[in-house]
Amino acid sequence: METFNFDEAAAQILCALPERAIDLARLKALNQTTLTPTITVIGKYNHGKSRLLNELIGQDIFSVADRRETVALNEHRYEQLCWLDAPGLDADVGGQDDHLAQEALWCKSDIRLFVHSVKEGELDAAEHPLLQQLHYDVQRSKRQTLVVLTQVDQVPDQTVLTQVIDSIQQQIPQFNLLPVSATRHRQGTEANKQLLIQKSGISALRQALDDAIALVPQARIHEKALLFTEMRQQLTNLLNAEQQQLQQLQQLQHNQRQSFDSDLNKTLDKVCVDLQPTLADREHDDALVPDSFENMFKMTAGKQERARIQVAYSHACLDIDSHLIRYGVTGLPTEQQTQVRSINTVMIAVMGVSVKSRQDLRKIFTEQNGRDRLCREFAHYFEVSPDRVALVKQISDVTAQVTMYTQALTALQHLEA
Ligand SMILES: Nc1nc2c(ncn2[C@@H]2O[C@H](COP(=O)(O)OP(=O)(O)OP(=O)(O)O)[C@@H](O)[C@H]2O)c(=O)[nH]1
Ligand SMILES: [Mg+2]
Repeated sequence: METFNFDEAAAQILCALPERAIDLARLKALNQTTLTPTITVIGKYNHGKSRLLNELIGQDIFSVADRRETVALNEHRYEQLCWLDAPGLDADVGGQDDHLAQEALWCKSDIRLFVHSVKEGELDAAEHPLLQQLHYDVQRSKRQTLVVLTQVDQVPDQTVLTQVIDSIQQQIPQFNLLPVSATRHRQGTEANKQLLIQKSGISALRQALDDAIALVPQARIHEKALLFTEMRQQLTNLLNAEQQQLQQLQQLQHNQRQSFDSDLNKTLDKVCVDLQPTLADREHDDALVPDSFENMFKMTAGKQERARIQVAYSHACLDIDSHLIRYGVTGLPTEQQTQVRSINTVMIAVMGVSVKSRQDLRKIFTEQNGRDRLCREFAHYFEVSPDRVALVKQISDVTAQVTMYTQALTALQHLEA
């Protein structure tokens, strides 16, 4: 049986969808068999996060201090729940603390307790957008966020407190606010004063939390399905687009070659027609008669005939060369080039420099073997010309993309199974 490794599959998906790193980490968390709902407390430092968790758990588990205290991600498992105390969000943005807070927030938590101290007044420019993001995430992944306003005992004037809470509510009308005081709760439990406990807001928070916890299993099923569906859709779209592009490029490659071959054939047909008068059968080829010493400086029939052949040959070469230029075949590939630039042409490489007789012309242009050789060799130089080479490279790049998306889809299927 094939052994399946989550990380390997995730790495393949990540190659294709680099922006999904967090989602894949979240899927890994969701894939773990222990289904303990995880509650993460987040917010700015010194807003009373750790103390709130202690109060909710009923034990002094997390360390509390009047300064920046929590710097690592602290985890505590208690009564079938996992509590995460994240470092304060504000300091060290982009650094290790922030990374831990982000990981806790996006990869580990089922429920977020967003803590803001009323002592600080309204939400600031960092808290507000994060809450918008969390609200969006509630709708998308069904992971819930409870907004807890801490340290209400620190604003003794009830009118001021109401004003602060009202203006925060206006900033985030989508959320229910849960005002609490950890100190009142502690005093109430220690002195067994029910009124204080009730006024502390912790019981109301606990109730809201229990309601949210009850929804976690369902939310996880939804979230898992959502992540798979989104990634599958995204990969399928990308794959389709690349496949379409590949098909178009291959079609282009095929069409270009067909049109090169067909135009070359037309050119060679025309060359044959043009050569007809020169090649017309005469029993004797004057060109084959060598010049004697005596008529070295005279115009002989042989010389005339050779000149005629050379001119006809040059015309033929010009016709072919203009066909080649039209198709971007302008020079020899680098590895075939010599020092002598004037002979670095495809025409010279294929045709040589001169012809001597009508028989030569016939062999080159009108006999089947000659014609086949021309077609073969010119097509070869067409295939190694810069545009054609670039096209092959483009096709291989797109093919690699297709392979990558296909592998990522297979990996995703493995994860889903
Ligand atoms: N009066 C009052 N003080 C509180 C309350 N909650 C927390 N505090 C105090 O506020 C200070 C900061 O509390 P922590 O719980 O350590 O704050 P934190 O948000 O965890 O801080 P970091 O871990 O540094 O991010 C401590 O001195 C707490 O005792 C509260 O409800 N009322
Ligand atoms: Mg803390």
